[in-house]
Amino acid sequence: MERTYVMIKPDGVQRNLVGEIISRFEKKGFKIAGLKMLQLDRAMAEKHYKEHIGKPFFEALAAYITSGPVVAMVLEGKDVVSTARAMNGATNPANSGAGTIRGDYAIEVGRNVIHGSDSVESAAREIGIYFTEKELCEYQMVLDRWIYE
Ligand code: IDP
Ligand code: MG
Repeated sequence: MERTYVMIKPDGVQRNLVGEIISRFEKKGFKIAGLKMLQLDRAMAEKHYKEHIGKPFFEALAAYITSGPVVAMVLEGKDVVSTARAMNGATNPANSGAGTIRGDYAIEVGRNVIHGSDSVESAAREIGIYFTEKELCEYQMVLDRWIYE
């Protein structure tokens, strides 16, 4: 099964959206394989967003992502990388459809509430930044046969 890295950003935590957001992924049928709360420091922000270092918005992004605790999670399921991205919505909430997390809960790109890995390779890299193998749980869910054919 595929895994992705999803992170509720500091604004999502401050705005009491943690339960709501996790609930969306649970109800979809994805399995939570890892879950924790932490606050990123500058070094972690640079590691996570290394592709964006040097871009005009990077300093604002680093300040934003280190500004408070985040909720980090690993989700597991069929095509979970692309499906979680679709559930998150477009990077700029102005372009995110209603029914997506960013479309429903955010207005500006610099406060867009949630992160999701953009590819299977990115997911593996990002999961490795936040979780050790021991922190990821493998378990059966009784509902699996009602979610997968
Ligand atoms: P993504 O989160 O949808 O993958 P990326 O392009 O990888 O989008 O950008 C990472 C994060 O950087 C975005 O989620 C957003 O918080 C922030 N960001 C991206 N572009 C801008 C911008 O033009 N202005 C301010 N912040 C931005
Ligand atoms: Mg990205």
